[in-house]
Amino acid sequence: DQLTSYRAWLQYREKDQEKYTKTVAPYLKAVSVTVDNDIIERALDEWTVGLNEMFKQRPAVVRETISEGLAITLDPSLPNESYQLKTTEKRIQLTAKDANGVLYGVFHLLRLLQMEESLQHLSMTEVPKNPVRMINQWDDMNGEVERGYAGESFFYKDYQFIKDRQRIYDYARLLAAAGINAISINNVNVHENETDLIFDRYLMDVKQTSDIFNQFGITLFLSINYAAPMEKGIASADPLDKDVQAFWKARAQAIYQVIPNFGGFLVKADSENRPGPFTYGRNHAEGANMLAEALEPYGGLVIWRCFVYNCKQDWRDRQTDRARAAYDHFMPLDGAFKENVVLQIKNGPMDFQVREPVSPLIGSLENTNHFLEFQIAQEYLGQQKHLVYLVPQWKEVLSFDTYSKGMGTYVKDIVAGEVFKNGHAGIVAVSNVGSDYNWTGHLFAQLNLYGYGRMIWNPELTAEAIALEWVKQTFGNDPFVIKTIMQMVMPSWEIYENYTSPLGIGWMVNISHHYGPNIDGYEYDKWGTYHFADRNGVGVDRTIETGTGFTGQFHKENARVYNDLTRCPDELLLFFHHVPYTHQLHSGKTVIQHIYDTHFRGVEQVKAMIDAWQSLKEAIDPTRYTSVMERLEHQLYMAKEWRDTVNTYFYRKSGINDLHGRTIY
Ligand code: GCW
Repeated sequence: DQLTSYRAWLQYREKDQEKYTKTVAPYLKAVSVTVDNDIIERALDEWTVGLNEMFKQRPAVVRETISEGLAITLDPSLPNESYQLKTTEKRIQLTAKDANGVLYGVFHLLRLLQMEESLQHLSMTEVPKNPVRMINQWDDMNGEVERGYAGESFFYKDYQFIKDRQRIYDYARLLAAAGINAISINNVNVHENETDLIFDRYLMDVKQTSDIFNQFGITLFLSINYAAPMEKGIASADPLDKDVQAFWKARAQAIYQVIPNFGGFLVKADSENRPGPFTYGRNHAEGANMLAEALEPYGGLVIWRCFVYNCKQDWRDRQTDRARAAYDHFMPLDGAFKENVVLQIKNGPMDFQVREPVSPLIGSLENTNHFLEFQIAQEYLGQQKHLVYLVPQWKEVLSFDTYSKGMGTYVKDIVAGEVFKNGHAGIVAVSNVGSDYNWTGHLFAQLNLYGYGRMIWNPELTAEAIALEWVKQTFGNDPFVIKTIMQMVMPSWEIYENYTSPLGIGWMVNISHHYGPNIDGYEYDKWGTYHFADRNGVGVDRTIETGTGFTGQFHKENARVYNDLTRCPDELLLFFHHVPYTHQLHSGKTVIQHIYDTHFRGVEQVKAMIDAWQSLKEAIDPTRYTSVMERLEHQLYMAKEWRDTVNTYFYRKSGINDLHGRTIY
């Protein structure tokens, strides 16, 4: 039923007495805790509800030490938000640094119980790798979600906060269970009404929303409009203008008076037609530092996005390169930002494509705090109609070696703040939820939200281990169900890549809404993002000698590989090089044959996913079974459309036949 989908990874299914309950019985009897705190109260609620539903018993909540049950204590000497779990014969000792640690420790135990694991020999310490683990909502106050594929916003409707906040509460719970500790609640494109989120008109609503998230250890941020002063009668938004500075200082004071633990501002400036410091001939450090000064007295952060590029590149201009833009804009400013400014960098230099290299800003910025930005919303990856598990893609980003401080300088260590000893560090992602009953449209898109949280808590977890947790919590512990779903999930990113845009070139989607194939959509649009396919070849020359020089933004070990046609990895070949269709890949195939083969294969793989799901018909409730099946069938339809559009396009451009004589229109 719909409730099962709504509960996502917190199902708390009733457990079998003989098989499991017996083995954990002593631990369920009581829970003891001495500290009083909202977050710890929520942890206790969760423990009580979870045990009641799984084992039909409520633990006694006591304030004194116990010999049987769950004993919770704090130890301030541990690292922030961390916890330890240790079991003796009849007791689990949960020792946490702070209230967040308690909450995460309790969710950890509940996860083990859901998965029917033994609690008998627990002895572990969990420390989150990333200090900031954030979600960005792209919700607009008219009720729409930019790039939202799961229904309307559940924060706003008709320029008001939705009064019933139950869904926000449930969302906070799900996020906390996945380890998230920060959220921004409005779209980075801040329109007229949203500009008022920092004013009296909405501030009490923001506070009430913040209070909900705070109970789950989550700090609230707002996206702001850089031109806000002008909406309020000041003549400019120039960061060096005294009136503008005074405006922001007054705003910060007003906000912190109402919300003392407010997180700060998220800013998209000078990007895709949004206002920013460039308008006044100021640079981004001047722009960000002005806001940072206003927030500084209260410990607030300015999170400043690096998604700044020329979105009207002329096709005749082969030197301008969107891939270069973030690095070109921000590297010269490294070290010029105040300590409470954090740059937010998308994982790739373009825009959340199915395959991109890692942004070369990561590993280059040495003196500036920064967050890495992922997109959980599947804007370019099938818009939550296609089943695509994103953790394998993200893990590749995190395990990329930047060579910044020599071999072994991985992205995961840099963004966690370890390499350059940053004062603020972590990972952010664009949310994929909406008011659909199952949160994410595609039920399997829940896995991306869950997986994101788990992965940034501990980047050493494998994509497989994370998926396995989710499958068990979502569907139960039937080995056949687990095995079948894992077979669907694990290759799904590669499958999507197979039937869509090949070899790292990206795009090839319909303009503006970004769904479905349109090979020349952006190629001939004024918002140019090019692949430069002609009858001779395809790809973007980003080499140092003959191209845009983008390869030179990487440290030399990577630059050499990407710049060299003979060494560049196949999957990124067309991102870095323009080659003839007959160019031979490392795989031994020509580019054109690779395109044909992967596109035929991708469709077959989607068929296999459908067969797999069909085999679970009896094992899964009809609501979930049907909603996933409908999407899989649509995915197959779209995969065929992609296959035929891409194959036909390149067949007609190149005039080269498929070696296997398959149907190409
Ligand atoms: O990918 C693009 C999206 C825009 C988005 C922008 C951004 C919020 O198509 O919808 O705007 O990125 O990240 O700012």
